[in-house]
Amino acid sequence: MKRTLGFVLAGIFLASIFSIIGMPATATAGPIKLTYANFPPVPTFPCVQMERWKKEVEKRTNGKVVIDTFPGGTLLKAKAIMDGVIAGTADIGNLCMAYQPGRFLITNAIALPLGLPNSEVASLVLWDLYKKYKPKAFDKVKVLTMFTSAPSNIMSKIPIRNLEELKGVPIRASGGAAQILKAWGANRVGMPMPETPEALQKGVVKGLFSSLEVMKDFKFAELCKYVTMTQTPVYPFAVVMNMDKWNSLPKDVQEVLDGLGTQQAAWTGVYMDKHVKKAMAWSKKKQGVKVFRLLKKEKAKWNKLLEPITADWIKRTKQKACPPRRLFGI
Ligand code: DTR
Repeated sequence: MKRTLGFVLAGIFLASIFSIIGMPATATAGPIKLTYANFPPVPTFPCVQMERWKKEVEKRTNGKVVIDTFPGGTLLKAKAIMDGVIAGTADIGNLCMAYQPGRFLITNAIALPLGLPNSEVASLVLWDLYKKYKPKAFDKVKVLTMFTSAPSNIMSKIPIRNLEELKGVPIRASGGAAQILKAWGANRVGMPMPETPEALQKGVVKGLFSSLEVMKDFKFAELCKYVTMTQTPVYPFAVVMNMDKWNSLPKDVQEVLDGLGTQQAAWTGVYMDKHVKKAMAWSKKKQGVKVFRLLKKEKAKWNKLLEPITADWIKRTKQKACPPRRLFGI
């Protein structure tokens, strides 16, 4: 009897020791802190979507996860985001895939002249494309979401109403958009978006080729008084996470992040499309920006010049044993 009581007491003693030892670990561990690197300045859409994602994650995990955001290239610059996340310099990063066209061959297909109507549709198509083909380029990271800009148009300091007026004009663009500009005969100048304001001010470029919300977010409407509507292509973005960090997260947190992937793509697309409209209303009303729509005959000429681009992408992708036929349903 005495021995049994001894065992019970010893058991209770050990149990309380374990719970005391166990307790401080959970009590002092606090929330899981994650860093999130982004390259453009705060008011731009990649950062707006980042802040929305942060808020959602913190809410849905009841504060179990806290995200520290680093906009404006303060933690990693535009072209260093992917490798910085792989190396663990940041836990999470948002990158524009168009800035490294060769590296993201499959997902950059979304930047071909496909006539995608808006950012909402393009973002969801891009996200599906990723989920379906899981390209090797992302093997070393966990992909949290993808989205695109709205379709691109030419913003310029000089009026551009036809191909002759575009010929040889230095215009800034990256990736698929740069290829399109080249096909139209412009002098495309490649650089990430954050370098564009200075290039415009110094006159290195006479315009840029991007979605139109930047007219307001970067105040480009103060310099570029003309817009030529081309409505193609979109620029693709990816939000990626360090693989070890992802693997270290509790299951319930992983589920919250996974559950946000499609919603975040759609939210960003909708925000982007609405924001473009607001930015253009402001540009026309407050900055006197003039918008050119190409005449039907002229537009047909511009479109014709783009035909080889998709054909060339299919050829290059085939050489790398990728599935271009299934991608385009041909
Ligand atoms: N059009 C792409 C991507 C892009 C569109 N809006 C922004 C704002 C901030 C950074 C990038 C982008 C580009 O021109 O880079």
